Amino acid sequence: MSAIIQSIEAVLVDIPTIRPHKLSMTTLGVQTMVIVRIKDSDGLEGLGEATTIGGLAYGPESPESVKLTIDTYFKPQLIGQLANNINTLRVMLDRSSRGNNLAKSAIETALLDLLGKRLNQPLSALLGGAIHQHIPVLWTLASGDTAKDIDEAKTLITAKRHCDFKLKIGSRPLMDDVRHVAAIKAAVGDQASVRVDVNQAWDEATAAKGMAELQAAGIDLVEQPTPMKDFAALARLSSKFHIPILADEAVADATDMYKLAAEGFSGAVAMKIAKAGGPLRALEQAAVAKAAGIGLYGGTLLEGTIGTAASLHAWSTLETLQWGTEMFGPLLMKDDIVVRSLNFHDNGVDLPAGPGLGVEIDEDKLAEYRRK
Ligand code: MUC
Ligand code: MG
Repeated sequence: MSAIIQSIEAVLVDIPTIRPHKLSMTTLGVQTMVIVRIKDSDGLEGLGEATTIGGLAYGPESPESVKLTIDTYFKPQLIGQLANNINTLRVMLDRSSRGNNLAKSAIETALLDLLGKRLNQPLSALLGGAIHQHIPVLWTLASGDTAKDIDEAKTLITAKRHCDFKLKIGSRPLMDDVRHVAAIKAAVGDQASVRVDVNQAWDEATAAKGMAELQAAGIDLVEQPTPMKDFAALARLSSKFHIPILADEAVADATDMYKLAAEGFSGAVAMKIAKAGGPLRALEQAAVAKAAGIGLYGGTLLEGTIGTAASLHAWSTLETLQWGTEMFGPLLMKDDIVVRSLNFHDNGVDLPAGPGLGVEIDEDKLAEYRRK
């Protein structure tokens, strides 16, 4: 049990998406993952991933800054330390570096994967054990074209790949977005739950009008309608409408969750291991949300298989995910860098089996897509 950390590598991997993915702040055509490989003195390897959306368009860490943080600041501290002291190592990183939760999430994931492999146990077992082996997954319709989105939704419903959809809105005038959303909801009817993600694009007055329109159109959930730092607006909107709000960018970790709940917010929260700084930190946030009566939703930053598997292990330990998950990231990419892809079926995905994450790198694919 006393293996030490011998090497840490952070690799940038660029994979094209299957179609443009249009959000209010950027359109994604290529997804960049930072893949972290930590090797110990017994030759075991742990895998982690840090991924964001659109370089610096979505959040304050870019793939390049995550790699720099790991190479320049984390690696010198971690090399030579006991690999299984995950909590101790985490305290050390938190004391020496502010923020940088994406980079910390990749490291925490890789250390958990390594420990799982050492103990021959799945990562979920290290988190107290999986309650669920099959986890619901929605799909985001974000081609930017109403007819294409309707075709995509119908194909996926028929294939039973997804029965819930999230639409990315906020970049167009409000009533254009409302017409787009209402047309999709009318086309899929009661077969599907339709939600929207505004990614902070509205001010409070626009959000109030938008939520009234979306409520009337039969939309089930409105994600992050207003700017992330305006907790008071989220709380006010959540008490004005029956249609619930999903807090995303506003809430990174347990402290944010506590503050938003204390402000009077009711609704749901999108947990993301990357925002929280790792699977352990994301579950701390889940405990605060649960205590405050806020619904849980497994969120993504459109990670590939490694980050998605890490998230699934965490979400599998939660009794109830009121709003399911959006762990579809690998399906948005044209290719993968792992030997066995995740198994998406029956409107969800199987929790990967095997020690640690249950994921193995395909070295040829990694060589093909790693940034030169
Ligand atoms: C976000 O803000 O929720 C998650 C799914 C998706 O399509 O975009 C992301 C980011
Ligand atoms: Mg969101």
